[in-house]
Amino acid sequence: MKRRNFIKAAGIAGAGAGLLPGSLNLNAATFRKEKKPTPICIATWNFHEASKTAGELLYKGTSALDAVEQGVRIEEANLKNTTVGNGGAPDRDGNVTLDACIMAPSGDCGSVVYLKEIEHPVSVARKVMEETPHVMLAGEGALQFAIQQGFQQKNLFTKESEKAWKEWLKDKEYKPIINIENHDTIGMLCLDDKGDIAGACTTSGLAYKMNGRIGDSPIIGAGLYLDNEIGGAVATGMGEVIMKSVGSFLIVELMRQGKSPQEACEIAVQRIIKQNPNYKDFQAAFIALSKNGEIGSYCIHEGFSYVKFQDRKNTNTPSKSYL
Ligand code: SD4
Repeated sequence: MKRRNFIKAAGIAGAGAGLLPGSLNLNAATFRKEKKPTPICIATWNFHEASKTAGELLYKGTSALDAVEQGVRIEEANLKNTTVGNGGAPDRDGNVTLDACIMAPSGDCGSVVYLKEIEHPVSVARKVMEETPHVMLAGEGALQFAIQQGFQQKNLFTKESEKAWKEWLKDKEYKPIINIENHDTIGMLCLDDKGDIAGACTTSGLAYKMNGRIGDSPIIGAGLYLDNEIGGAVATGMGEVIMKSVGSFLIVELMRQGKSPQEACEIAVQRIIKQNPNYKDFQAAFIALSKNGEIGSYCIHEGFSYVKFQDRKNTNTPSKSYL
């Protein structure tokens, strides 16, 4: 059964129950809605091709949801990016397993975890959102669903990743690298010309993770969250600490209470620092976009940056950091 019919059949449609996201938030949200934004796309790191692709689509009138999907697909297909999609680093047993999610302005979302052999997990996540009564599919079931939906299976383990993995096997030391070659997981938020926000996050997870490990990136609220009346947030870095803080949800809720995206990102990172005395050993970074186009970004270690496409051009901005 398709999701919409399922929701109707279950009699839990948000409008009827008065439960539409953000419907009780009259203060910050109402204020922020007054200013009509121009389209804008922001993404973690300097993924300029991805942000340009999404941004140009927004300027052509494409919806935020279509733009984020098309934008992050660029990195999923980029073989040089060893932390997303095809060419992503494997787990310690040599499995390339992908995690991704997508969230629509309606509050609908879809996610896949531990997905193998499919180059574009974000598009499978979108199908989960639109074609199933569920939010998240994992592993074998997610793969079966993807194949049913017409996605092609392919080997995502490149010669280069295999060589690097074999090198890693010599010492087998699990030590996630901070700011991997200045790129990493892609998280993206788009605001379209109707003022709607959508987001996506996609990754191969931390290199040489345990078989079966899932990070924050496909977890709604952790790696990505948005409320179309307030704004959105996405994360990159050590998934375990981002999950423990439910960081993206926290940022959106702080924005709802009137914090700027910058203040909200800083509070979320400070929460992680407080929860984790070993915070110097890992990176955690957030970017956030409010309904009126304001941006925030904060991380633990310097070296993280975000890219913004606005006024038809990309700008890469180094993030403020705690250390
Ligand atoms: C994860 N947050 O799987 C992702 C990976 C990442 O820097 O962003 N690495 O934990």
